[in-house]
Amino acid sequence: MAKRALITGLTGQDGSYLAEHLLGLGYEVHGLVRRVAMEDPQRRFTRISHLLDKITLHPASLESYPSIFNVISRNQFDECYHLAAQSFVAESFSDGFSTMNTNINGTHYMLAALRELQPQCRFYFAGSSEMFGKVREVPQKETTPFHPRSPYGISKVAGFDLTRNYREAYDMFCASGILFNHESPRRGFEFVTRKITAAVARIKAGQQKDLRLGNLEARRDWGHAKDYVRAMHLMLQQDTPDDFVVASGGSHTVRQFCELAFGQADLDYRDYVVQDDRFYRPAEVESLIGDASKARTVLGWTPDYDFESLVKDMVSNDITTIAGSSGVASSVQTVPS
Ligand code: G4F
Repeated sequence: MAKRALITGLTGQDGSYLAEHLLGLGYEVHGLVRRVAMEDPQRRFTRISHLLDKITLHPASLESYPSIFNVISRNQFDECYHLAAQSFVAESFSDGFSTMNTNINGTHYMLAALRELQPQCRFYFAGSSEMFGKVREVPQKETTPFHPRSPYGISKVAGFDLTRNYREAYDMFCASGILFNHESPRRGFEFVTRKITAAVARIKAGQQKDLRLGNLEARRDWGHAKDYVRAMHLMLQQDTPDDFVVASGGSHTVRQFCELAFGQADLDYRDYVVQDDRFYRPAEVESLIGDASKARTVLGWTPDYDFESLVKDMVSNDITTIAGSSGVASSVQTVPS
């Protein structure tokens, strides 16, 4: 019989790639989606429009325990991938309360409902390299202590601790992936990589004059989301639940990302990138680099993309899709309030 998986955050970058991956493996895929998304499918389901006839969507909110309980009480699941969250770090400084409520309570509600109704269902929690924050060792691995630097990072540490506590206290199969930055042509426009590649496409098409960014010296370990969702699935196929770092092992600055992305379009980033104080954060995570040896050895996980092929994929996609559009709405450079 086909395994049945429930994904929260199905409409996002990772959720859409994970759904494709699981469908390819013969899974029956279900997703929790907010009712507002169902009311506005053209805008909210852009990443999953090609999957809509193959998946089952359930309206529920991470802010409502009854709505989650309701879905889980009516359907049996073998695996649950909890990806939904307020995931934009800058926004978490603007509204720490909402970030904490959604990310911490949402994870707690999912775990509590599963414990009550389906304790045998395997649970994946989307942890983050933001949990390492002000890093205590280089590179970061599963044993590196956490020192989060934002409400978002704090909420992810809480979710990670909740997941481990359900594993230890209730003997449930609960695993966390500590995923470093992962990007793709489906990345949201507020994140720095997509902001850059979309700007490259619009500048090339004459629709935008410059690109305003914050800290160009921040270093990140960037990989491709398509590779990272495979690791999520592998974590739930193990004999025992555990936590895994998923990372490329490479580290580049935002400036280097700009250089490569603009270079892909035969442009020099120095002619277009303007540093703007509004995009700096009150507390920055200066540098991240992950050690994914455990995932490689235990899960047998290996990424297909490296930094260069990731940037190439994003730039070529944006040049094809954005340059052909009017570019009016997408050229607005939003600043966290
Ligand atoms: O692209 P970012 O906003 O991603 P960040 O903060 O590293 O977090 C992302 O990755 C985490 C790890 O997987 C996730 F947990 C999290 O949910 C999210 O997906 O920023 C990357 C870096 C930062 O240092 C930021 O200060 O880019 C710097 N940056 C410089 N200028 C900018 C900008 N970031 C954004 N978003 N916009 C700028 O204009």
